[in-house]
Amino acid sequence: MKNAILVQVVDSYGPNKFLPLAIAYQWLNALQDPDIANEWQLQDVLIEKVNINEYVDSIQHKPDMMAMSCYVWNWEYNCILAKTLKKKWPDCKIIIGGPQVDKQDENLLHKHNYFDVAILGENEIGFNEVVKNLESGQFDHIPGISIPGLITNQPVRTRDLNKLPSPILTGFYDWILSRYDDPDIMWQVTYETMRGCPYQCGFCDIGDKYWNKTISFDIDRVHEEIDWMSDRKIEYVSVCDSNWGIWERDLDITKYVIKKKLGNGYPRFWDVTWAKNNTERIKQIALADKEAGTQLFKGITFAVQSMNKPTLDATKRFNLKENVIEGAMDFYRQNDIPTYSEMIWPMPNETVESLMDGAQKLIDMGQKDFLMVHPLVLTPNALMGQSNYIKMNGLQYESVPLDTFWLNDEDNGRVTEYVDAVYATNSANYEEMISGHLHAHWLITLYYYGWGHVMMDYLNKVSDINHTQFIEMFIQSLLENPDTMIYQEHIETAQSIREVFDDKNLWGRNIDGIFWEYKSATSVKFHRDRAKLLNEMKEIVSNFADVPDKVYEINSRICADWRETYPFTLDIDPELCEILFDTASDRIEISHLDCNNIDNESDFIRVAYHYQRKNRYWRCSTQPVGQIQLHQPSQSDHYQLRVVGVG
Ligand code: B12
Ligand code: SF4
Repeated sequence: MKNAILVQVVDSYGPNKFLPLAIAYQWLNALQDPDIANEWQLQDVLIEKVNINEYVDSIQHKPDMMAMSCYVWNWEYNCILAKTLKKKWPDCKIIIGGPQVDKQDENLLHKHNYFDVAILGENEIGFNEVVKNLESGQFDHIPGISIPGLITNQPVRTRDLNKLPSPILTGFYDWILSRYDDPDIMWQVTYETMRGCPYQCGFCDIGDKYWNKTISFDIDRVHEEIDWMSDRKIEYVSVCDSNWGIWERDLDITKYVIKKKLGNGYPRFWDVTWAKNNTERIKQIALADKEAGTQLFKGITFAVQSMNKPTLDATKRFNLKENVIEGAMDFYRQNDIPTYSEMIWPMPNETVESLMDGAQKLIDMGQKDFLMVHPLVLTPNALMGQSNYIKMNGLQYESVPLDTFWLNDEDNGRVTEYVDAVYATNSANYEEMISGHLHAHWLITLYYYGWGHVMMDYLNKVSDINHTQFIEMFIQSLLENPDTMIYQEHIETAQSIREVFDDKNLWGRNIDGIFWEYKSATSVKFHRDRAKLLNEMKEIVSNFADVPDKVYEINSRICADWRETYPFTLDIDPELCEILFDTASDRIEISHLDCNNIDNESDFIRVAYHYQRKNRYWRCSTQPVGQIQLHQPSQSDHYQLRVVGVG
């Protein structure tokens, strides 16, 4: 028998380990062919980024094939592993596949000559053929293959997904689980109920026409697989479907998952990418989860990416109409279901001003919970990764470390992965790119991590200073106060982002040995010196706006703090209370259901500024407890329970 090693590795995130979906499909499908099943046996499956030299040294028997699944998060690791393996076992054939394999680059394998053949697209059929022809090395008749100097016809889609054996139902995953004897591992399942996406967003691999047709797995199979996840107590399911809620059956599947979770508590989280068009079904799905109290979802995403029409045109992105988004956000707020929005910066035709206008639109539409602004990266198979697109839109990019946060010191000896990140476009130069990231930094840190949330809403109501104007003036004012911690945060954040592009440093800031995402890092610093922060906020904001002391105080006290004992009450002027909380009361109670359970800073900052940052953990609830004259407080002032996931 010949020996095969399968490789699909990821960075480790604490106790989480990922079951390897793509490579399992390829292998199990190949084994359906008796010629392959009779000739090949599995020597190992590598799912973690272990030390490469030690791993290769530990291989006792000659491997005949190594099949590697390549994503942006493991490409460099795979290259080094392949090179190292080839040194020890030069005859071992190395096959690669996955989204990071460039479908157009005929020279790919010239550049990476330790790989023998690359398989493009999903192409389970191509993998079979390659394995069967491995000895002869004759691959040029197989569609969707890249060998040095040649790319054969484009791969065909896999039409009948049900013919692919399930890694779950065949016992393949059980076998992997059985190899790890550690009860603390939190297994994560990467899972598909369908493939493809009808949209064509330019920044996304799945926007390629190749993926436009959607194809589903049978529902009975899906149910059986969910049964397995529940029985095996899977914590976290990362659903790969591109548009959860696009089909009627997504509601049924959700109800099935809810039923299972109500049964034995698992799976705990069902992490999805929401559909862009069907707001009604998504509401039903979210409500089903809410009513069952299962908290399967992190929240509902409005991943608009940009609110600027010329940018949307250039990226072929379709967004819902603004009034539809507004109505939907209102619905979720009323039902106390958190929402979050995503934007990308710097995109073609976007400027710092249009980015901030877009963010303001989202806030005006009701986005009070969370906003993320991701850096624009180019991947080889997305429209934006193509040279004519890059040229046409003036994109300038640099290969920089992948923005993987939350790595700790132990991970520093690891292989750094790289991605092409855009630092200038037809509408923003390098300095403007930095400025856009800093504007986003302050908007999100102050509004969505809470440090200025109450005062920004207050000013928006009582003056003509809206949230993004506040940020503009805040930045100007902090630059005039160089002796403050706030100024220091600004400078360090700017410096760190520059060093990513200029020196290929890792994204994020190292605090106590962990690389924190920038907003989280600033929040940790602010949390550690709340009294100083309060004084500095007054100093900086008073330069451009009149904010009563009480508003500063409430803003500060409403930001959850593990050292505080909840609940407590504060006196307040009823008029101010009405402005802030829509209720004219002379006393408010501030509370937080979870914080009293935390007894150390390390746990608190992890939850508040990392795992639960998207679910407004920072925010205490407020309740009028004095003379109540008007409306009841909004339910949405209550935060969500703690969840643990990849963040
Ligand atoms: C799940 C997922 C994640 C998870 C990762 C979970 C995990 N570690 O496994 C999370 C949420 C962490 C994630 C994060 C990111 N992701 Co992501 N993610 C996906 C997603 C939704 C599914 C991937 C998947 O497993 N699909 C199911 C498998 C079966 O399909 P597949 O991957 O396409 O594999 C098929 C073929 O490619 C082929 N194949 C794969 N491997 C091999 C190997 C061989 C030998 C062969 C023959 C064939 C083959 O066969 C498979 C079919 O059988 C895809 C989008 C999508 N819908 O596919 C994006 C995607 C993979 N992510 C992408 C990106 C860019 C990111 C981020 C960089 C985003 C960001 N800017 O923050 C981060 C990076 C995270 C990090 N720093 O490590 C890009 C990747 C592009 C690339 N070149 O790798 C994708 C394609 C989405 C996109 N926008 O274009 N992601
Ligand atoms: S970003 Fe989402 S909607 Fe757009 S093409 Fe990719 S998967 Fe489809």
